[in-house]
Amino acid sequence: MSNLLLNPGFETWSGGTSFSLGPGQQFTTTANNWQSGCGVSALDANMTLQVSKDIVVFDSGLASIKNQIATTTNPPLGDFCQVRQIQFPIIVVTGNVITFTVRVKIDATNCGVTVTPLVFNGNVDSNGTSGGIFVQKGSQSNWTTLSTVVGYTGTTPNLLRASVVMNPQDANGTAVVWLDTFDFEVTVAQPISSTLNDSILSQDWVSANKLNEVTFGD
Ligand SMILES: [Ca+2]
Repeated sequence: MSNLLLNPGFETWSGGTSFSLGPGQQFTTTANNWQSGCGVSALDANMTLQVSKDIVVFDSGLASIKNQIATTTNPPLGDFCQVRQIQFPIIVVTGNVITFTVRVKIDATNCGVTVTPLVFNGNVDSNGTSGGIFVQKGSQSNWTTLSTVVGYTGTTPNLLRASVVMNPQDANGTAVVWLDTFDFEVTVAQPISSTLNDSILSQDWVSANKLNEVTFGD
């Protein structure tokens, strides 16, 4: 397996190194190949997100992505900020297993926060067998590995997406989440022709060939 992500360690920031995302703002490109969003609806009008390249606090290389979430009123359930990468050289098919790990450091002194790595797309994400972490207000963690493993069982090929969702938990607070050293890999868990019907078989072969190129090509 090999890492499918581009700029997985948040080292490259060609478009700037600091971004302010307002309430309800849609996704904005931050670090190269990465997008950040601060909510997707009016429900998220009670928080803002400051995204920046951090060259002091990082896990690998020379930088990380720092996400500072500020809340006003108590965030409703479902409110979240997100970091995501949505362009991949392959699609996922039935039987593929996606392994997604990230390194995270959290300062929840002024606001608790839940951080969860997700795959697939926004509304049907899966956090797989494990992955999330909830840090209570008043506590702080060192760099920690979050990992999720998802076996794709959909009957049609799907686009891949790697995202980390950050849900603040308290009103009038600030939560800081550093992320670094992402790894997103896909393996074929079983003979792919055994669980596919003819209608998607051709797409499957295309995906399998691309996966093989990615997996073994280098
Ligand atoms: Ca890094």
